[in-house]
Amino acid sequence: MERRKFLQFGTSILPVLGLSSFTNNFGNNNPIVLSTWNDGLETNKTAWQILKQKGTALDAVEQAAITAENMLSCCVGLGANPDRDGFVTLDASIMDNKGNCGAVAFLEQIKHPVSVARKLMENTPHVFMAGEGAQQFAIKNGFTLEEKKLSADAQKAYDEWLKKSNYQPQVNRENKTHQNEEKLINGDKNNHDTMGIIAMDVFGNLSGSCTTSGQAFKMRGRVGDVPVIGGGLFVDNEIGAAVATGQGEDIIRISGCHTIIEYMRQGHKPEMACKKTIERLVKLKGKEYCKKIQVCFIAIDKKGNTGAYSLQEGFTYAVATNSENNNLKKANFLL
Ligand code: SD4
Repeated sequence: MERRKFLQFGTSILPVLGLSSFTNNFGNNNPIVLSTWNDGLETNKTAWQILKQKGTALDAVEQAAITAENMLSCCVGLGANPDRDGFVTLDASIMDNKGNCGAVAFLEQIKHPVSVARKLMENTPHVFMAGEGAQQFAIKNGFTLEEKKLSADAQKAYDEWLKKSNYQPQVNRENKTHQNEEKLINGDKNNHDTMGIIAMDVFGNLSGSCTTSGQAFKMRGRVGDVPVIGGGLFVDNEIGAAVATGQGEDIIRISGCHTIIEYMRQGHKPEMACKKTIERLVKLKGKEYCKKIQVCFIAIDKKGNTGAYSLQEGFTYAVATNSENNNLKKANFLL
């Protein structure tokens, strides 16, 4: 069959076969990448380099998360704040356009948990590994075991925290754009700990990644939403992608990112889907409880619409598209 006719025939029968979401559109889509917080401007740059060269969304979100894990200012990765016993423990997840996913939790001394999550996704029948087993898997797959040592900033914050040793959930906010907010425990450092990235590539495929050191000074062994697929991250290539930051326990409680995808499936745009998901938490836990925590989401739908919403003021995110050249935006908020 002549190539042009084959292409026409090929694309016209795809919806009939229910295959439209699993096949690319031959590279005609406008790429998009969204990342959480101000540091998302940096992670977006990494992702954009890959997306504009027709790389996959999966490669883009992994490399962007690696950028975050390498950045000391970012509050994720081995330079970030430790748990209450003084150890940095990392959670990360990744998900592609075919429902493949991988996650690691309570991982110590490994610099790039997002890549361990990807290895797990691609090279094993499992989707989730934790602690010592995850560390052994990483070492077996060529990751280096790093020294158990806090960064200078983390050591300072931990010494300060030890004076009271009192763990309290934080209202995560972007310090740099909200100078007047309450004094933060880390002084000049931001009090958030997670980088989430979602992207669409030129083939119209979606992927997402999320990486974190978890809430600062958490109990040893505590795991948040980030490695919980459907909680801190979810991708459905027919509908959209969403990623979260904020109080992990409360994101898990409402299956945050999966709920957003379901609202988008019902026809809501990304911002409204994020808002309705946050409203569900407020309905469940009440306003008084919710005033003490933060929950933030970003989302992309299959049509390329983007949006975000947070429980409280102070959430920023970065958007890069062909027309929006890596803009930092403030999310609308509920309370
Ligand atoms: C967690 N969601 O471990 C993460 C923390 C976070 O900004 O996003 N902080 O609960």
